[in-house]
Amino acid sequence: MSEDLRIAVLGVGMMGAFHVDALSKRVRGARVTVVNDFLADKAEEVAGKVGARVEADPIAAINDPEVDAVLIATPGAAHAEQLTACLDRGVPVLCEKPLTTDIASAFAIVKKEKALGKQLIQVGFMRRFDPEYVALRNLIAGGRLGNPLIVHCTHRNPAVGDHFNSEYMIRDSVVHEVDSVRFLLGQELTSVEVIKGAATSSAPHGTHDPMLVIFETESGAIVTDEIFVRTGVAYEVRTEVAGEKGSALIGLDQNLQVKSPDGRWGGAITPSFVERFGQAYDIELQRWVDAAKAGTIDGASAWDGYAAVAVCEAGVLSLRSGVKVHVHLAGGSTVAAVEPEEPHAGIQAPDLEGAWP
Ligand code: ISE
Repeated sequence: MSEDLRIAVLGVGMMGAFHVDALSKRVRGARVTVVNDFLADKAEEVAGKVGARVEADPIAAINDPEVDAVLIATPGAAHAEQLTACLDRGVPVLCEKPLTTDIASAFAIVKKEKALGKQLIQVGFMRRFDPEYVALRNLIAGGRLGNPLIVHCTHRNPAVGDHFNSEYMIRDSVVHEVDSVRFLLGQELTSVEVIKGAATSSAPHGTHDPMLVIFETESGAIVTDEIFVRTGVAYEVRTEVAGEKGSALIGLDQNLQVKSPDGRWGGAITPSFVERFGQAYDIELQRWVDAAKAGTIDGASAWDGYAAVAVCEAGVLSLRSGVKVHVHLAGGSTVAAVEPEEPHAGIQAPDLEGAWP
């Protein structure tokens, strides 16, 4: 491997282009050598800025001799095939969430990586690198809050496109709370229930925005998640954990506070996730690059990605059925099944023997 980690970036829409910029300007020891996107013009534009080559075929980009590692920022439906190609070639890969778009394919990826005996896949759950999330996790792990009993999450976006229907909100937005609660508490989520309320008038017909998603964890802790993606105001992501010895809150947007002679005080709102989590993305990329060079990962694993897919699919099932859906994690094996409380077509996934963690 050359001194710089030579990276192929697949998908250069908003996130992929953001990562290319970070890799070329802010991350040490890495270089984007190949860019791929299904929009040829977009690929040319982004590649041109960093002196990379365009490769029209994503699988050829993964197998390119000038590529040591791959960053996948394509739509989720493309991930299974692209991750499989990365594992076949044995290259490290940072894959934006979701790992894949269904439980069976996510599980197949975990099994394939496990068979290699080497962790090559890191999933791009950037909140794990946000200093506030890390501080909260350390507080909980250090026992400062005592037994964590209840977690309240708020996840608000100012605006989204019409394709963002209720199921998409669970798979694309709530997935962050699924991973961050697993990260914060070090526990699996065992059930999901989606409560649909009155929708904002800016939501397309049939889309439940906002929703309240309620999870239970292995220890019986309750997690609430307000997901509201068309507030028309700001990007707001807050988490409060209450335990037996106190509570802690992150995400208050405490930036510069100004007091003016007109009797007002306050700061500026955060417009989007790029501003809120920009630092976390950069830390994530640096740590991934360093870990990839050392032959390992440093962040959410394929297993974490798989667990998130399973919990979100249980959430989608709850949304459709209107009942609480249980997520079964069979001792160290897998989210083997998601089952609604009332008879409903459950999703079965095969057992996995001896998987990490
Ligand atoms: C988006 O994909 C993200 O990752 C953001 O963090 C989240 O707030 C947004 O709802 C998602 O669509």
